[in-house]
Amino acid sequence: MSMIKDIELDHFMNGVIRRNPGETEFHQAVQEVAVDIIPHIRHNETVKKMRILERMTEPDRIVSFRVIWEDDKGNIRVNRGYRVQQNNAIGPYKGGIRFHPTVTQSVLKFLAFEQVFKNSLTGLPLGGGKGGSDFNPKGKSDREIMRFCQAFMTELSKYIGPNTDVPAGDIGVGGREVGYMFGQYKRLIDRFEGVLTGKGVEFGGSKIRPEATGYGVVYMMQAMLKQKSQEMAGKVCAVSGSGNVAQYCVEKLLELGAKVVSMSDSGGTIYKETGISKDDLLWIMNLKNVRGGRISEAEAGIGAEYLEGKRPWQIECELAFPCATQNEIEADDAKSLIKKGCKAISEGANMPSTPAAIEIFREGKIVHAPSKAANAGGVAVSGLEMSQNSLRMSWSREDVDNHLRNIMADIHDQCVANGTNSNGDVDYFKGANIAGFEKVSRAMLAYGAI
Ligand code: NDP
Ligand code: 2IT
Repeated sequence: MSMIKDIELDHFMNGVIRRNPGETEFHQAVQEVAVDIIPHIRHNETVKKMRILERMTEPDRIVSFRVIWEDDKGNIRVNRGYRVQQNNAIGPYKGGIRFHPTVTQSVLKFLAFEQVFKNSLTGLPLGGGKGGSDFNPKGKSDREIMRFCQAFMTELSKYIGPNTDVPAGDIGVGGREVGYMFGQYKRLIDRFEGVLTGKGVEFGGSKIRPEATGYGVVYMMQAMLKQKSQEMAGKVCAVSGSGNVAQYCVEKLLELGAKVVSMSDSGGTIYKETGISKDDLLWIMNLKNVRGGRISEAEAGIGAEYLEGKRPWQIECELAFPCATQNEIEADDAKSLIKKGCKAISEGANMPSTPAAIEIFREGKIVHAPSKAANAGGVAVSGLEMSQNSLRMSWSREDVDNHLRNIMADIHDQCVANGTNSNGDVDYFKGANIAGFEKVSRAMLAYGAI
């Protein structure tokens, strides 16, 4: 990213902002890509004439629908559901479903846009999409979750299919919700087909899919450290979040001998100076996945310090792994991380760093993998789940993990190949943007003006 004024970039972004009023998260995600792509295509008249970047920022379609369900007290509840089908130039739309009260069209458009680049980087034939609802799963009974998932899928089923659009999980959507949605789809369509990924292994799910995003985030960090002739063992790591991605990120870090000193949820952060142990992690997994508890309970449960309302970015660490949500690292957090000794960041959450934070990391020469590269392991194993479903086969843990390792190593190498600056430093943001863009752009050019 250059601080020099770029008239073409300003003109492009003004158009995006005008066409998508008020959608600030979407503007942010597009801006982060455009800063690298506009200079990259400056002298490519074909790409410019064919309006490839403009077309990529316009979703193929967005469906939005009413979701009506009945709570345990017999009240009728109303939510809004969406699916953003962003781009299917290189494969069926693919991307998760998020259930969280902060879900808006803007949030899903930013996620769908990012997904196109991420899925391209995996090297698999996957287009990009995202869906979800403003439904809040917190405090809901299992039956209420089931009824909501069934109602949501009743409408969504009209727009998806194994060769059309293949949803998966995201915040608030894990194995249980995918099970309920898959069951409802199968009942409605009367076909057993791989329309969702993240399924249970009994009905077509892939081994390692639950672990894949978190493991991949760590494999990316490993590759970046290797580039600097360093290794993971002994490194002090700050992790945020305590959901699916954070849990398996911590599991892999512990396996590699790193010291993890924090996890968090939307209420606050737990800090354990001596390091979270494997038993502590199992305790947290049970708290979050079985009991539905708050991370504050870990103060008593595993003897950690609880920092109410705080994020983990004030803690001393060498490596940081944001694994909660968008914009969870702001400018002050970025400054604090650098002051406390952080040298590298691998993003598990989607777009966790604000533009100001990214700039501070860049100036501080922090090695920083963007989410579209670092968390691509999840969707990559989703792609492998689709392959296994098509083959009517199921691969071993070892096979899937080997594929995942190779895919993450390849994504790292694509970033290096496309993002190495003249001074030898790797700009992983630029590398991921350009490599992700190129494949989709070439496919779109091949199709002509459609
Ligand atoms: P989960 O629902 O399993 O966990 C989400 C975690 O993030 C929880 O600890 C939650 O805390 C916290 N969190 C959510 N929203 C907020 C918020 N607004 N402020 C503070 N904390 C928040 O989701 P995942 O682990 O699946 O997803 C985490 C991130 O990883 C998301 O950005 C997602 O898009 C991304 N991701 C997920 C993939 C996957 O395969 N699941 C793949 C690639 C990226 P609380 O319990 O208090 O809500
Ligand atoms: O953001 C993401 O990449 C995901 N939530 C996973 C998408 C998928 O289809 O597995």
